[in-house]
Amino acid sequence: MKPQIEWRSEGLPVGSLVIADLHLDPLGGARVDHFVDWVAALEAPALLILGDLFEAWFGPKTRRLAGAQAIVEALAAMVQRGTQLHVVPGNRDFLLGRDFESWTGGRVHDHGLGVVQNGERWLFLHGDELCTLDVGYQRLKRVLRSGPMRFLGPRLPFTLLKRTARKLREASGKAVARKPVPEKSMQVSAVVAQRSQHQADLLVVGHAHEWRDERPANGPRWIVLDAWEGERDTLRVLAEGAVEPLSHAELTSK
Ligand SMILES: [Mn+2]
Repeated sequence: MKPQIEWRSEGLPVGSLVIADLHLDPLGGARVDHFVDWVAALEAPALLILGDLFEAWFGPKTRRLAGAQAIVEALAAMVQRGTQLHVVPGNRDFLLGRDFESWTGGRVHDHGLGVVQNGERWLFLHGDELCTLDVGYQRLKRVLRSGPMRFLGPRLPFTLLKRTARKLREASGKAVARKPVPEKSMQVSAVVAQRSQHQADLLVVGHAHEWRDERPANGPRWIVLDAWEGERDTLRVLAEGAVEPLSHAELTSK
């Protein structure tokens, strides 16, 4: 079964921003505070988050953790101020769903978002689907995202959820710095396939945590964002279908 990508005929407004891979701790901390402050100061018509906003998301009860709560509230206030929010879940927060939409007023696009921008087809994915050589991971992903897991995840007792979140915090302090080994990296053939499958002219992803901007033969233009706090962790939509990379810190430091 091929994942359904939602295509919108309405393009993104000029000034829209794209970020990915923040890996924020649902328990909170200095990085969460920084993000909340950034969101509060943000002036943009739309914010797209291409997955792994959270280091882990266990379903609706995760919101009861202090960091998750602060992030949800900051995004909800941002939407109230008039900024559209679009989230493509990542492998770390694939359980983000309808509850998150209703809390924030944003939209969650389970398998990716496509927009028609100045006559071009722009496709936004998290990017783990491009790691096609990592067969073990792709299999695990199908299991994790299956019906039973979607059923069980939200039913995890809160105490167990909190304990798991604490364990993860200890284990994955360096998640953002971690780089995948070659056989787990994104495959150019999978990028090219986005052109034949979805007629994508531009493909924007996160997941690899390292900036690239390439155009493989017969493929779409392919942009990978730096992880949050990287030099090019933000992509801004300009007029006439152009985009520019920048650092998120440039946007709110005046
Ligand atoms: Mn990821």
